[in-house]
Amino acid sequence: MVLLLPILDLHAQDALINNIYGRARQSLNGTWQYIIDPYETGYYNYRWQERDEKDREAYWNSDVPENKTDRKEHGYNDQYTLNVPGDWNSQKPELLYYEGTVWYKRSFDTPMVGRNEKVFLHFGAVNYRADVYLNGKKLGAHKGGFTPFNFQIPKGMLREKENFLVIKVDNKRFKDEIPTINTDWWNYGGITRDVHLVRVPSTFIQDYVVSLKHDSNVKQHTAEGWIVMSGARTGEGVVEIPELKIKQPLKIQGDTIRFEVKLPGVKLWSPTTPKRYDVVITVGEDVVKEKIGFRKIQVVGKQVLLNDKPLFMRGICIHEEIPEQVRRANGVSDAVQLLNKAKALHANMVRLAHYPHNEKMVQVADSMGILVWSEIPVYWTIDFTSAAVLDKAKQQLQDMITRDKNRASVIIWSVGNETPVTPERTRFMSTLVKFAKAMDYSRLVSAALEVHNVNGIQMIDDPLGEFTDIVSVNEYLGWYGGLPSDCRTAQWQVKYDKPLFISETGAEALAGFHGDSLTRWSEEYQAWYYREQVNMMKRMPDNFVGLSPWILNDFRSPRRNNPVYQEGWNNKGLYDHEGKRKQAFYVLKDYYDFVEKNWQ
Ligand code: GCB
Repeated sequence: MVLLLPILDLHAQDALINNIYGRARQSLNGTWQYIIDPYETGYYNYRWQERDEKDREAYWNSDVPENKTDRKEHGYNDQYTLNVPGDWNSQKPELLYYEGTVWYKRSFDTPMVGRNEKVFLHFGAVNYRADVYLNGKKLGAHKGGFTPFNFQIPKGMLREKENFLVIKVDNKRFKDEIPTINTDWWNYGGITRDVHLVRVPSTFIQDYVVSLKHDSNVKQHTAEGWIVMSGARTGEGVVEIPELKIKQPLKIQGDTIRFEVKLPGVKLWSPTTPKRYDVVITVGEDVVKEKIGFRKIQVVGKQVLLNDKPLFMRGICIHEEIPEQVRRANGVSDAVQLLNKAKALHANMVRLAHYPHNEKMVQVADSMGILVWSEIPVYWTIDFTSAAVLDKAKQQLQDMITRDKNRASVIIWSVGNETPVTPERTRFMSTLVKFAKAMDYSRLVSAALEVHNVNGIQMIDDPLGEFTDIVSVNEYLGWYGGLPSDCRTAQWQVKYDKPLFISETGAEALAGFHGDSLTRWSEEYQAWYYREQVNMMKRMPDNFVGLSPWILNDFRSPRRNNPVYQEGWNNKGLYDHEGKRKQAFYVLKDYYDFVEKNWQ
């Protein structure tokens, strides 16, 4: 037997194309065939070397025997199919706990085989590693389970008929990845978001931003923006906002165009009036169009100002999961369902925990007028000593910001959650804060920190607070320590003269389980917890700018192994597995009604 050497390096993704849904595209969603491959036989030969590209046993190559003597030990078959987008865990009972490799395959025809155009294969997200093969050739590989990526398809590789597309998806957890090995959520594997072929002209608008200028004011609102072209050197373009009768010519020199546009009579975006405008950008042959809202968010002293007015965030945390069907959420109807549940609570803000949710979630938040905190999964015990891990975190942060920077609803980028206070971690995290601010100065940057008890005082003095725009903290007084009644005497102290946000607080209750309020896991205990917390919130220091309790819905977590009250669920939801409201829901809703009426 000849031992074959690997011939391919890991080709990282090409620069992201912004606004996929506003481009010429063909969906590759739908039914894909799959092979479960825990030993990675399709990838490695029996000496554990990566198979040669042409290796007939490689699972990216044809599974059809050439003649009757031909031996094929793999095959794609209609008996074994998965829906894309979707996690595999919820689709097949044998994949519920699976962590490893699954090969996805589909064939497709396409009219997109252009001569002058460029064609990209775009993924909304694949958890965690994707190796992508088209017609037997490797397009590249990508790591990171919650961010988009795309590969340009080289000329001549795409056919009009019978393209053979194979993705090796691997959701194994590793210490030096992001997130790392331990999290408090389900590690849903698969092609969890949309897959598209995207066609663009040979010179095209790669990326762009249009947002309200920082010093814009009511007398004369002005937007500013930039466009990054792929391929252009000189030429003409135009930015249009038809509703405001704006048509501003652009001169192109080099590949980056900066511009300013006056916005006379513009209505600003806010939760009460989520006004958005069609913005059309044309450069040469390429045109992109999308709805964009204009708003300003800033910290002034101890307050957060939205369009120059103090903001109180009536928030709620959300995982990207539909508990009623025990699956990852994706797409418009899931987003509408989740965000309507938040609205029913009279929330005006959501913390999308603990990773970037799918693009539709943020688009729907934009249209419904819900403010968004968006986070990367730098969660708990990341390897903060590693430069390579820092690069991975930066990549995810960059891809999150690139995708969603035109969404007015997003007001906070978060660089992580509950990371341990060490010098290495503070260096790592503060680098991320600076990186986010350098990419996007028009939003706030934060991270969910922890609180500790110093002589009976709830102290927030994490050195990372020095770097973030608002100090955010997770606290579970009365759940992970003490009783809810401890909230009555709790005193809060923040080392930094900055707005304070409670990014988590919560308690578990098994829906339908009742007892007195001292009985753990009962709805009464959770409701009591919320009553005490709410009373404490009412006497928080004057830099208190809001909260996002943990969490909207009960969610799956392998860490939660109480056989009676959890059974693999984290039951801190205000809505239960079936979408029913628990008692605590009403306590928080009453508080939000109170705040809405009494906040100036
Ligand atoms: C936290 C984490 C969150 C957990 C939650 C809990 O502090 O940020 O991911 O799920 O607590 O329920 O313990």
